[in-house]
Amino acid sequence: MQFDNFRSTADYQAIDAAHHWHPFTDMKALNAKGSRVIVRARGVWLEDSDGNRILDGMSGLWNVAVGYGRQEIVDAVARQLETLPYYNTFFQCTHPAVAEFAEALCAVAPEHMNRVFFAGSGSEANDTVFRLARIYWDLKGKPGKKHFIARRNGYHGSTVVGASLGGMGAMHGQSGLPIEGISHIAQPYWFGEGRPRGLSPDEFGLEAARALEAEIDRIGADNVAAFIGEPIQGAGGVVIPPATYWPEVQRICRERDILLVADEVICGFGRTGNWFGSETFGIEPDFMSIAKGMTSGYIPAGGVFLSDRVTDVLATAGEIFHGYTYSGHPAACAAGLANLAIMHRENLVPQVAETTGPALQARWATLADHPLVGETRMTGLIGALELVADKATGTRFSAEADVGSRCRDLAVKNGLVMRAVGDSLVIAPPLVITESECDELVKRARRTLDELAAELRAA
Ligand code: PXG
Repeated sequence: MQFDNFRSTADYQAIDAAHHWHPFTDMKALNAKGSRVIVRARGVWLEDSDGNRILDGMSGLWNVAVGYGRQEIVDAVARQLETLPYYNTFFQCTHPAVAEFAEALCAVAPEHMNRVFFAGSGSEANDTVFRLARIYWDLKGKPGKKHFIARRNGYHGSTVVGASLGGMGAMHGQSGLPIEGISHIAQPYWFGEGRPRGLSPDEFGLEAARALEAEIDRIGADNVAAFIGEPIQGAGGVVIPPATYWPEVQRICRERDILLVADEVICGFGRTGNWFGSETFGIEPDFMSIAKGMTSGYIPAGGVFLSDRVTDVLATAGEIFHGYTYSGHPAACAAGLANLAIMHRENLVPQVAETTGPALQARWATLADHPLVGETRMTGLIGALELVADKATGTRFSAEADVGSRCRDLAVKNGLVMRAVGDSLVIAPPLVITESECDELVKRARRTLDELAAELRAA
């Protein structure tokens, strides 16, 4: 190892167990077996403290779009830290990095979005949307419009508002969430909820969208501020909605005067083959939350794009009492600018649409013939496969069998990071993945499925 202070794997596991409380982790179970220690990375490849090379099929946590080891981002951040490591954007101040990053972001945003508010994470972005949408309706003289409608199994972050907007039952159960004024409707999960009832994807897409109409009517349009959804639900299992879904959602929001919020934290910055998932699905939202790919994770950042319709109204408010110490942090903006420069120069977004996306999609689809696979799906470079107990009937494994987690663990042994969401195995590799790395990814996934099948037969 190259680090001066490098200690053994066992040492890192011991100090980690003694002092580090991990997010989303059963600490007792983790400490009984010890954390995996990731020490460095290049391109799409991670290296652990035992020297294993692992293909990162998840781009870190869906964020390292331009891949690891991009020296120009490192240099841009270093230069910024030398020049101006920090200044705030509160008291009528700005700085070159934040102004230039805002300009560069709005240049790739949809036409009708020309302002960006900066936050430190996706959770903070969604908390911002929640507040600004309510302020918008106050200013419009409709203070009753406070309610947010979101979706079961959506993920919008881990702050109180983020977790409440999210539709994760396990998160709600642990801390008395959601807060008041938020309700959840069905997700457009065809494989899980439409297919078993014999609906075509298009029929099911319309049905899922109309659940929004029913919920607005139940609450009363005069009480509803906004609907929020991820263009493709990420943490909920890469739920790619049927083509009929989003246009119908947009129609319903427009007819009933409900703000439409796209949470682009995962789908933004090229993941679906356009700059934003909203373009892929043909919608023009009023707000878009962003984070992750915005800086490829080199420095934390988040933000919210505001439509002209929204800023025209918010501009009449006087001061809006909302902001974060790290709104527009100079180092994050410098990282983001360098990240966008790479995306433009290397044509990453059109490449996902035209080359690498189709290449991985074609290879990923070959896994559909595997006896354990009930469906494969992928848009751009975000996809999933569904594990099933019986391919002919599509019958799922029992939850207790924990087959998804076992598959994920086998994948890591085979040098591939996939993420398990129940029995859906999901991938979202860095946008810089090459065709030969796509081959390698799918080869490792197939080997993993074969080993899982052998294990299940032996049991
Ligand atoms: N919106 C979406 C769509 C997300 O995916 C957030 C908001 C919150 O972002 P921050 O930066 O506050 O984490 C996310 C985050 C997983 C996983 O296991 C996914 C996320 C975070 C942690 C774990 O897939 N997404």
